[in-house]
Amino acid sequence: MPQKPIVYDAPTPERPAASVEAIQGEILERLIYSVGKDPIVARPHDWLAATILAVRDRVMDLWMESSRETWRTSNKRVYYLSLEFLIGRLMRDAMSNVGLIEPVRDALRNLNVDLGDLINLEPDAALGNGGLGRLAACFLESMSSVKIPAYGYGIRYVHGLFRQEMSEGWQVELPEEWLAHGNPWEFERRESAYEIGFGGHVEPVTDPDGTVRQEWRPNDHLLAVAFDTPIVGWRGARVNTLRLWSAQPIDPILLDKFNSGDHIGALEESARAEAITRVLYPADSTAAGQELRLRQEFFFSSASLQDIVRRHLQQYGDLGSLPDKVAIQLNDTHPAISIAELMRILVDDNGLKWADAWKLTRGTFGYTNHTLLPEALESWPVALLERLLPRHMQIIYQINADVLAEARQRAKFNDGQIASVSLIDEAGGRRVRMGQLAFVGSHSINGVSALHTELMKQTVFSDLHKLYPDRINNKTNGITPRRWLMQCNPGLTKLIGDRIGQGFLDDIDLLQGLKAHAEDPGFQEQFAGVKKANKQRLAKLIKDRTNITVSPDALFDVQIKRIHEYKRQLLNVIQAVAAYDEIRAHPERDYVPRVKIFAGKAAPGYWNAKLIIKLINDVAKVINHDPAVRGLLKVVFLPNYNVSLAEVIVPAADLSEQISTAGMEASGTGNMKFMANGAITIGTMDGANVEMHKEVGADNIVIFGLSTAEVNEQRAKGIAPAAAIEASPRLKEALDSIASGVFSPDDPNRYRDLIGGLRDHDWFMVARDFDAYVAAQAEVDALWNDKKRWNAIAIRNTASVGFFSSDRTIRQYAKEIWGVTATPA
Ligand code: T68
Repeated sequence: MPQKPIVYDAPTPERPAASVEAIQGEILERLIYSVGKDPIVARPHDWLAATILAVRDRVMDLWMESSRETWRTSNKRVYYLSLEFLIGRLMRDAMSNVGLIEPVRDALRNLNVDLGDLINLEPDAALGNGGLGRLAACFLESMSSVKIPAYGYGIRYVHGLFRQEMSEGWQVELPEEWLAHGNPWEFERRESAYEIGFGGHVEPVTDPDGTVRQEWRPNDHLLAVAFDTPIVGWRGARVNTLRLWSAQPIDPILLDKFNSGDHIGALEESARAEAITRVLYPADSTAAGQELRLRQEFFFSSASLQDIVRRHLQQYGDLGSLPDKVAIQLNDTHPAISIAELMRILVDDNGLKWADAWKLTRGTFGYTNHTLLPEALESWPVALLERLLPRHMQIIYQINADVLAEARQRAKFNDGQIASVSLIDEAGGRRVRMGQLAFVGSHSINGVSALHTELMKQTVFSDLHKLYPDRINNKTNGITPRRWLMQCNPGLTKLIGDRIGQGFLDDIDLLQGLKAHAEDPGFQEQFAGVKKANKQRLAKLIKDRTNITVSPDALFDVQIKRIHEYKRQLLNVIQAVAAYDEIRAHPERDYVPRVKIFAGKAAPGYWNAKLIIKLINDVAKVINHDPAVRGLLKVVFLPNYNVSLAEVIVPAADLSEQISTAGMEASGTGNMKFMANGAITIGTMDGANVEMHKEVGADNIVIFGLSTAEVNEQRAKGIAPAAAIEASPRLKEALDSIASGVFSPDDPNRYRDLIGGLRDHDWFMVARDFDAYVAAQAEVDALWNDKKRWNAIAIRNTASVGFFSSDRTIRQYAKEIWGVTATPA
């Protein structure tokens, strides 16, 4: 049956969304003709696939038009290279951005299918670990929304981040299978396949004109095949492409081997190739350091660069205009080998002179740094690079020679400074430092919050900053308000619209208008009513998943993020123990009923992080079952934290825990999501908290703890935590009870070493910040008891979130780094 053409009807006030009848017909058509199912026997997954396909159809015209426009106008394109895109579910996002939620809901209802059920059936695309991957996803949506021609380039992992289950309170990792039912969003582009080489040797070749070129002769080849997903912006402003690479063998089967009876050996090449894109490394904030990881990095960098260069040559026919028409942003150092790969393509494959190629390369790349943690700074053994990528190693040496010569001659660097800017770390086995490579090969190096950017200048890149003082700049992170306010909190979105009008949907800064209503008792009541409904929904989810009953009237105190010592979930759980001790010792006092909610995954090899999860669960078991607590305190650990779970938890939070050791959280983005949804932040002066404090005002955020300078001083002077512990009887009591096995009677020594670390060095300042944290929590209790004040502060938080929209962040990248014009939304 010929398909009828579907005319796109972008839902603006002038062009309302398509009719329910039309959508209904399209879903049925997809179910029958694409999924191949009779409606009478279709299962939920079939309806999901049919609905996604119908929604996808409705963005196709716009997708093609977006691409045509970029060709027509010769606009500059942005390429965002990231090993992670934590995009979560796509269907609600896409429907909401083109105004299809209600028509699709009605259409499905007519077909006896519930849209909510389908939304919950869609698997999360968990192609990332945490903040870095989610930032890439928010940026993709914002780039479409503010009309920037952009591509995201990454890896199509077969298994995204592991599924977390609890076994007696311990984290267990299980494989994640987001592709189990197929992926209706993606288009496989077999024609966009590139050969990727590894290993082999480098050979000098003499051209007919006598010039000598280096040519890389890899001895191992595989294919990178593109899978494209449309990313639609708000009100269909633009549709960009997320292009994910999948590794495939050049020869799917070695027939010689097969025919000689070696049936397994015949498939070996296939298995080896596919291994590259099979799993996402689950290490967050640490360098993975394994050969397969380097293969992943080069695989996707090379495929992306080949694709970018091909497209550029096709349109412009000349590589000299690369920096005018192409901006490549490196999301951390994971794609930094791209710099050497572009140099190889320019010099070896296209015959450019080294100096010209270097200028083009530097003009094209920008690099975003996401961490100062030494263990997260990537470096690769020279020997490994020489074996896997011999030509790239030569190129890195040449770049290094040029940089060091410049440092000595122009900047008069001494030996210490030379060692610090060198791309080669000579101490303890020679290694290539990817941060240094990314820095010298980029015209812009940015941090992700004001504080983080300053610390970058003072610490990891201090000497490179001296050598190139105009390269480091700040781009404070943001979140997309579409997913993190409008879609996850429709109740609040409606309430805001009713009060200040719908304009904030298109201009988030208009939320400021809510400030005038912060003290209005009627509005406060409605605002609190929305929060209550969200808390009821979360309470039900908690009951379903953990069998713990919590009261939606209690204060929901939430810390959800990766488990890491610097993020200090330990500080939070020790405070829970101290609160528990106090309730038992002083039953006569008044207490604010609290539910402490935790969620987050630990890297599988990070023992202390896994132990902290177990501790939270052990503490929860004791506190939740002690009748003396009378329900005044509950502790909940929700398993398998992911984007979809965050979308339920964030709108229901009263208190947002952002309590990292000052100087260690580059930015944080969870803090911004809570702020948008009217939670009050308790936090340290770290990362973007500093800017939140400025935006919302000191009276509307609860700040505590040592500053970055004070943390550094404690560490530098070797000030021991003992004094802080001695001075705080409640800390001492809590630590003693945990260390002595009160919460782990089955294994009394389980937490001895963990607590021992706090008594010994306390690198993360848990003991030294403890009393300040307890005092800050008391401040929170006092605010909670003054409901008018609490509600006013919560409203002011939502009102002040505009600065933290990723649209603002992206506009700054566009203007200050990429040199592309973002059309105002
Ligand atoms: C996070 N980094 C920062 N890293 O910790 C966070 N690392 O402060 C910031 O808000 C966020 O980036 C966005 O800028 C990460 O999430 C990783 O996930 C990671 C993954 C692999 C290797 C190293």
